[in-house]
Amino acid sequence: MSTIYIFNDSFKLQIIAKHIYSKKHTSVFDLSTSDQINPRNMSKGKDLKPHIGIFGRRNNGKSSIINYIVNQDVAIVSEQAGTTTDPVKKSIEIFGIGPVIIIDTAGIDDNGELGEKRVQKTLEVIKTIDCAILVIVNNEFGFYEKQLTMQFREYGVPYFILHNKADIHPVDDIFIEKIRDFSQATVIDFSVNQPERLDVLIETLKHTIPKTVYQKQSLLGGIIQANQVVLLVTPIDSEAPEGRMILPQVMAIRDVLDNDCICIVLKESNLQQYFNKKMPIPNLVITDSQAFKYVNSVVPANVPLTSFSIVFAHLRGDFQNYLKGTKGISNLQDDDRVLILESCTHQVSCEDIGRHKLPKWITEFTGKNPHFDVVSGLNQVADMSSYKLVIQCGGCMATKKQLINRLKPAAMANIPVTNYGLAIAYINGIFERVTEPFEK
Ligand SMILES: Nc1nc2c(ncn2[C@@H]2O[C@H](COP(=O)(O)OP(=O)(O)OP(=O)(O)O)[C@@H](O)[C@H]2O)c(=O)[nH]1
Ligand code: SF4
Ligand SMILES: [Mg+2]
Repeated sequence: MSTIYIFNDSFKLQIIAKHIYSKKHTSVFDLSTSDQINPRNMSKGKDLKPHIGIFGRRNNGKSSIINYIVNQDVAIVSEQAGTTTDPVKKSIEIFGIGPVIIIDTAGIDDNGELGEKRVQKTLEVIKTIDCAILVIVNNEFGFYEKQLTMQFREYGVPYFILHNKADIHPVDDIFIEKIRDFSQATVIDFSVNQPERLDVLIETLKHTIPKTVYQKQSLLGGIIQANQVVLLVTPIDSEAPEGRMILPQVMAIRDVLDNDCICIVLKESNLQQYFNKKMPIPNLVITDSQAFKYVNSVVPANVPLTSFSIVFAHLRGDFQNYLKGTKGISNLQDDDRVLILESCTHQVSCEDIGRHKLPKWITEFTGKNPHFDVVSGLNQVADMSSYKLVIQCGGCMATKKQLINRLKPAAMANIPVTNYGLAIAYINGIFERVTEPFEK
């Protein structure tokens, strides 16, 4: 068995590199970016908020529009074209929508060797957002705008067109007619020098961004009903963070309570005792996937069982594809390549499962010797075509859009896709049992 490690963080890379230095068949890639996700910094689930990207040519006023919305100078603005060079995320609150992440990007018409790299980064942002604002000026809608609208369509991103600098050149009706050959998106005439235009900007944003993106969706809605008992099995081992629960567990507890159900939380070491003592039989047991084997042996067969990772996959992942793709594990052969996707960086417990346990379990289960690559963060994988299987993590730090778009190349190439929880269940022969709660 061999493993490739890919990190977004150079410091972490140094630590892990020491750990894996002596391992055979191990490759390490550093994909450091300024735009990474760190769950330890995410006190309010920052990366789960709706993501709005601002695109357009250099100097069209993209950064000025962000400052206009927040009424503060948070983004650098200048009359020099090419001021914004990297995607910059700002966390803001929009009345009627709530907290969102707004992403300023470099101009799509940037040129030269560096400029092309910036454009590439700008295009990458499209795969991670829920809504886009295309900023144009001077009644101009040409090659760059068509390129952007094509990308929005390809990645299913709703957008509207904001004609900026209306104080210099207002939008022309004939021009709007011409745009209609390429796009049916709403067009608004706008100027950052006119404060009264804020309402129309916010209203258009509200109409464009899908409500499902910003309205809270229940993790367990449709699976549990009011007054039922849900038992959560949360191992507290050396991988558990000091003094707190991990995000999927906290979110599950909150969701059980939001559904007016009774939540029981215990360690797997108390599970047998729970059932021996004839405590209330739960209507659903949700466990950490890594404890599946043991929990499955203790929880009576008539009690529905699933895992945190599968619950998240059901709400946010490419669940139907995971269901179909999981059995692809059985088709693996020697030297086949398996891609493991972690959707954030720095999460020690997930590193262990993605980089060590899953490769080991799959190798033992199949009796074959596949090669495992791990990519963390939301970096796109340049070429998925050489993989025979893709395994996505629970994705608790990513939006549905980010997960679906990241897995899109695999879906298009008919590569089987699964996730951590479903893969572990399959290996343990309990795939049917743990997916049954979602069949209703
Ligand atoms: N008259 C007028 N000027 C504007 C308006 N919006 C932006 N500007 C000016 O246009 C120039 C460029 O604005 P930026 O916000 O830096 O433009 P950008 O699209 O972020 O540019 P890059 O970061 O270089 O891609 C600045 O001098 C702004 O003051 C507007 O509505 N009207
Ligand atoms: S499940 Fe994925 S997104 Fe969630 S902490 Fe683990 S690696 Fe990060
Ligand atoms: Mg800018």
